Amino acid sequence: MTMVSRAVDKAYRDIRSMRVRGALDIAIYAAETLAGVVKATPGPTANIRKELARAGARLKESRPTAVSLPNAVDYVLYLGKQHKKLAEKDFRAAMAADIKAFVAEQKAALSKIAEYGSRLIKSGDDILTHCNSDTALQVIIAAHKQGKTINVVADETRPRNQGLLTVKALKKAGLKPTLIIDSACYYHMKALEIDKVIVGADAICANGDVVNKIGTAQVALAAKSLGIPVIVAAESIKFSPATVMGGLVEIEERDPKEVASIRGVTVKNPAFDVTPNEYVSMIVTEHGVMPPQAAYQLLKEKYAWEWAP
Ligand code: RUB
Repeated sequence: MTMVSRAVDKAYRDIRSMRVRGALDIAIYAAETLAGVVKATPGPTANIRKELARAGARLKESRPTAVSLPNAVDYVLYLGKQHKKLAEKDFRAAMAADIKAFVAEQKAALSKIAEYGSRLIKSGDDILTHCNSDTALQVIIAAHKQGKTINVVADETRPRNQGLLTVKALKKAGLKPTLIIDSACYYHMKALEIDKVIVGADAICANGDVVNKIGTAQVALAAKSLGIPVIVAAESIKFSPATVMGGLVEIEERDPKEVASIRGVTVKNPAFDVTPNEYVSMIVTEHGVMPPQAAYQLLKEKYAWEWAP
């Protein structure tokens, strides 16, 4: 194994094992791994691009659902195509600068979403969140930093219990979160008079359906029945261009052992579900707050490069 393929293999395993997780972090990690490939692969330019394509394909296989991953990889490969006429040294420099700019753009998008999303939160709000979305958390933390009093309820999010990461992050930010079991969502929505549900996303489809951690659809359904708005916080890197062409987002099926091992019992462990757009009140992106039905428009504007010949 070469040094490059070892590094790519490590990134693949880090994402697959969920050591690196959350849709935005996966995208940034993949882009930075590809920057490493550009730096360490011997020239000429055509050889670096070949290695990039190989590494990109491998990284895309690590987890199937978060669309931010193939979007980030495809964007870096597109950059490679844009710079293909450059000689080795200039190619490396241009790619390094462009990938760095891409990563900075993703971080800036997160800050913008935190700013816009925080304006939707009022002092005194009771908020419920599901799983561990850094983007949703940044919205809540930004509102907290503005001096708003917010109570946050996080569910456990079985089987991997990402809800524990959420309450720890909120506690670290100075909030006093409440942890509940997944099946207590509806109960607490009523008992605590939850005002808003805020979640992240792994993929947003062209029709505004939202793919996120398993259980999100149930939470949204319960919220809808109680008239509670569901706010999705997601960078445009999580919008799925493939769905414009009729493609479907693959739902990751994880090891049943994460749930239970009982001889003679079939255990199912889908990791994500699809929340239909009618259960989503709004999506907060770095381009502003929009109804889910506007997803198609954003995709057309943002991903034109992908469809370019
Ligand atoms: C994480 C998950 C998060 C989204 C958004 O699933 O569903 O809600 O990825 O996260 P997993 P972020 O734990 O299986 O990766 O807002 O941090 O990008």
